[in-house]
Amino acid sequence: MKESILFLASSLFAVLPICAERINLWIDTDIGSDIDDALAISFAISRPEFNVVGISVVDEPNEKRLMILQWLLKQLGRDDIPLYRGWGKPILWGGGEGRGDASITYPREFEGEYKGGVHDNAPQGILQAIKKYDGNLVLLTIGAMTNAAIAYLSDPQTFKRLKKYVAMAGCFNKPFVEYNVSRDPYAAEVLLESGIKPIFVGLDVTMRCPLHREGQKKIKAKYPFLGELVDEFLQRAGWAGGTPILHDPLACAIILDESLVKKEERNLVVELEGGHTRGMMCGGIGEPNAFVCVDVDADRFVSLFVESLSK
Ligand SMILES: [Ca+2]
Repeated sequence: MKESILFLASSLFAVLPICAERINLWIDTDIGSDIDDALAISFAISRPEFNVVGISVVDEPNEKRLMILQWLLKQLGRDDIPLYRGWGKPILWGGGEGRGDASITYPREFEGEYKGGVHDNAPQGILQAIKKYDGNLVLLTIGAMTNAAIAYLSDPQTFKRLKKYVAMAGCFNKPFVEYNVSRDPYAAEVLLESGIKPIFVGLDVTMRCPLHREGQKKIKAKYPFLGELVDEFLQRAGWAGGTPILHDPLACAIILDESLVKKEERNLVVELEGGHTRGMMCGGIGEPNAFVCVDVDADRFVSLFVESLSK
């Protein structure tokens, strides 16, 4: 009897991590340009710890991005997740946005009805989700920060109830204008002034996380459509046989396990005027207003990523 009780207790402990409270996650993406958005979303869906409650798109062309998103989620068997149209333009047009390439590099068609529904107004969707989950929501942005900034400006009190805000954005170890900030520098500045203290996963750490060929093969064996998407992206980018960088997946993974990175609190400002430096986040004077990732256990992260999408 004693043995059976002990066995039962140990069995319960064994399943506890699965039963632990799941992380309510909202993803805001510019899927369709680099391949890493599709990989980040697939990773999030593969992890039982995440409850993905909504996904929104940002940046033009919004409808094409939504089309790819519907296609991807259908392939992943998660076309129940509600989707939202977002903002296609920056909150304040400065004329210098678009330094990077916002073209669609892996177009996909989706036909039929999307079960989760496609809704308007991503910022309102984010705010409603914060209320619905009583603040127990993590927001992950892996594109321009426009939707997040508009959500904050629309209802600062509700936005501040977010449990955590993580953004793949910035470059902090050298003077460089990172793409997601460059697409909407004012949005980044708004969020820095919001008091929410974003956690920035920037190029300093993400560039150290390429998806090696062996990992690509393992993922393709489990999810052929994802492997083909990676191959197609690399081909179009002229990097056939190369290794995509796991920028957005790392930002997603640190929500699961913050020990994958080392963070520092910093005061940051965004250059809003410079001819060549517009959109650069750099050190400011004053109290810390953000967290910056300065180091990463790249091997552990890439292993976690590959394992999640191949087993
Ligand atoms: Ca992205």
